[in-house]
Amino acid sequence: MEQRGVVLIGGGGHALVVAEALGESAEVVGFFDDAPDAPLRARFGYERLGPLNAIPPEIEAYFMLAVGDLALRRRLLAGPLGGARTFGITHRTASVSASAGVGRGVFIAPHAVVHAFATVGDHAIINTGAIVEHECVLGENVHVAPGAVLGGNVSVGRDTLVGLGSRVLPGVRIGVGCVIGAGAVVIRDVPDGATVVGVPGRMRI
Ligand code: JB2
Repeated sequence: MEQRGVVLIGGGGHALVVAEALGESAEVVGFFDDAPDAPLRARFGYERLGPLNAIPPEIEAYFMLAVGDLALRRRLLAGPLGGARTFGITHRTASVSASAGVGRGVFIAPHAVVHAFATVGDHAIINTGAIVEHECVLGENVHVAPGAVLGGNVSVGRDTLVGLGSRVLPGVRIGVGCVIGAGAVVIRDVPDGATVVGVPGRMRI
């Protein structure tokens, strides 16, 4: 397999998971993070290239977003990473349908499933063991957290977090910039910017 150098953006917990999933498919050439003692350095020994505000405006290397905070990811994409080349990862234990469409810079974690004719927007995170059923449509920079399940034909707007272990019933439409709390069961559509918690899911004002 061709080896490529990748710069990770972030050096915290999510970066550990991304770095491990990269495995042998790419070489990590270093990372940017504000913390000099970020876990990625301590645990993997990768070189910290500088704080996040030192990312060069026209970074030449392939980058992979490796922070979890969706607002921070969005700011970085709107700023220094705007025109840069990005690297995506599908872990070897993930199952991605041949008919699914997966955008640029997407991270598909171990044991995640992306089923038939689903589409996943650029820079989304399909985290450990998450299930994205048939024909779901996920926008850019969506995070489907570990163990979350989206039934068939669910749509999720950009910059939305679908929290740990939550469930979304088939056909439900979730807006832009929403937060679905851990363990929630979402049974009806969710407007832009809403937070939904509980079983059945209720909007929190
Ligand atoms: O504005 C900021 C910021 N600026 C720099 N907000 C946040 N949240 N983080 C910022 N950072 C840098 O990102 C920090 O210096 C820190 O090193 C890194 C975030 O690391 P942390 O381990 O706190 O979180 P993470 O983003 O790597 O992982 C989160 O998201 C994952 C998806 C955690 O909640 C994980 O548990 C989760 N799996």
